[in-house]
Amino acid sequence: MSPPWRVLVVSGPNLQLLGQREPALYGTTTLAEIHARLQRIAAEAQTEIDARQSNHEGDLITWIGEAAQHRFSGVILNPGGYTHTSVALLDAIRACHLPVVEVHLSNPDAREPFRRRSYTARGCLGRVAGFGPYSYELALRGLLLHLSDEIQSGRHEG
Ligand code: CA2
Repeated sequence: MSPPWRVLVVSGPNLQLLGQREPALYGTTTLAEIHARLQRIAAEAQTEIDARQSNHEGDLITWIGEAAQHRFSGVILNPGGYTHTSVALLDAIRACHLPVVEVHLSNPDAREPFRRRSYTARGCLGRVAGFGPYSYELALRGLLLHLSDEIQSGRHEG
């Protein structure tokens, strides 16, 4: 896989509420606005974005599991609460053999102790947390730099 890249952006449970509830915690930017911003960055970088949200663990697992066969080059994932609970999602991340970047709006390490454990991060290339909606943007930029490096060093498959 070489440019133009295809990047799958997946957000998990309750993130459809962004901008409508709990603005003190998660800000006032909606998920649609985050996706629009990613589309603009992607358009400048020969990249196609497919952005999705689901409240169902199985959807996230299926989308990530099928990402390679749908010719995605990488995945940006905010697993929401499943970050801290889902071995099944970790298994899907590991099995997809694509670079996955974990994203959080908040900084889970600065919150309740149970949020300090991320199952999903163990399968990820990297993690961006605490920058609000900019976390998604930084993750996309990091993933694209990583993919370019892979191509230049001849490590990229396809
Ligand atoms: O900071 C993040 O992005 C989180 O993934 C958000 C999750 C939380 O469980 C993680 O620890 C950190 C919660 C997503 C819930 O999203 C809402 C958005 C607006 C209003 C209510 C919930």
